[in-house]
Amino acid sequence: MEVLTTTTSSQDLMELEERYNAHNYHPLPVVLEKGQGVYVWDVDGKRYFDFLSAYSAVNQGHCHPRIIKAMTDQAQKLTLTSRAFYNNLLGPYSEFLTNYFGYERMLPMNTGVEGGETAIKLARRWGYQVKGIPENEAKIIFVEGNFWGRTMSAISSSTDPSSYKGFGPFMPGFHLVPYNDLVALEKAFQDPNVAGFMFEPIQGEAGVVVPDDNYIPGIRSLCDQYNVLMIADEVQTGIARTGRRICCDHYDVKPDLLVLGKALSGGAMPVSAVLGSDEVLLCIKPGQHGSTFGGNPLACAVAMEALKVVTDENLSENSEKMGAIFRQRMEEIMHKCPEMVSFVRGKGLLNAVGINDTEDSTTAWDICMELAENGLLAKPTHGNIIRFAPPLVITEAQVHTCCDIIEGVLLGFKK
Ligand code: IF1
Repeated sequence: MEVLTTTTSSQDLMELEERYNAHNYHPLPVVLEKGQGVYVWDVDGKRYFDFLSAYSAVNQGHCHPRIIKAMTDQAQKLTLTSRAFYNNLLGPYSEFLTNYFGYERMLPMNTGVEGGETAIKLARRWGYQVKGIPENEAKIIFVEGNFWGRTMSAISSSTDPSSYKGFGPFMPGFHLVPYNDLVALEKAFQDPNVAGFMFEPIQGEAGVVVPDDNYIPGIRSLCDQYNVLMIADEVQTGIARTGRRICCDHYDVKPDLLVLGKALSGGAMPVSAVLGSDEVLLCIKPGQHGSTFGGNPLACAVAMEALKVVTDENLSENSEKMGAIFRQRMEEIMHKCPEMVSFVRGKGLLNAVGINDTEDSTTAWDICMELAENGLLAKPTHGNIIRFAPPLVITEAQVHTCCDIIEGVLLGFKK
């Protein structure tokens, strides 16, 4: 058996991954080995501003000392018991989390997509037990352009061929309506077998698509009118990312089911949860749902500290303030070179810049490569849209430094 020598060169490390790992990603050619706050460093010691934040999982900044301390302290005591037994942290965490977001009850899982799956199972179960939908007839409505993960259910609701093509057959009982369209949504709700409607308050992967101001409140009133569960997927938009505790708070709207993940742990480990009412959450009885790691004491300790950091460091307020400055600077760039920038959009520190080129052009990718050369990491979402989402701990001076980098690359870019 060949003994692998330790290698540090980025080229060797990329080749190792290429040789032994599935090819299910196309990463930027940057090999990272350290992260702290808004910064990450590659194996050659080059420092970057991280403007992806692991897709909004490290809102609190990389390796936040308080979160890492909570993790290492708990890791010395007890990491996992399984739910066959109680542990001393799940009760306190359940109380903390439900009070933090204003719900009666929660169900702990691990990844964001498990949170989505759990919400759909709860909605179907509620549909049969409470709404009175005939067995196996429950329908869930999704929106075009949605992204909530990679499981068979998640891709069964997808409109993106790169997510679903070649993985059929698909989950039945899922139906699609256009995003940001209340007329189409009300039409779909005419079917009495609709149990739930799952949506992102801002569509992340679709390119940071922000709906009209009346959309979220409109969903709430239609769900009330037609007795349909409003399921907000805030895995990416939640936990201060858009300048509020959750994105729905911008509209003073409370979803029936709230799906959280990613920054729930500050990026330290997979932690997700579904929050809701007793009426919905208690539709699942013992032995009818679960997971080996769901609600493990390590996750409980990490998540409580991760949320306390959000509050103690006023990350929602900072996200709102820094996001406004960022969009202002991007709009100035757009006015200077409309031939390069087609739009700027977002809320808080979840923003995107549209690159004025065809969707299949490599321009956005090439710009991200040049941004990396200049010490800023970002990645295109769909083709020609670049998402900019730094950790929420970013300072005003750092925002301006990063906008200077972005401006220099965009103004100097030759297509
Ligand atoms: C990948 C995208 C982002 C999510 C929302 C649920 C989940 C996600 C709104 C599932 C996960 C991740 C998945 C990751 C890249 C990233 C992503 F580009 F894929 F679409 F953020 F936009 N709801 N998003 O964004 O959470 O199970 O991954 O913990 O699959 O490449 P997960």
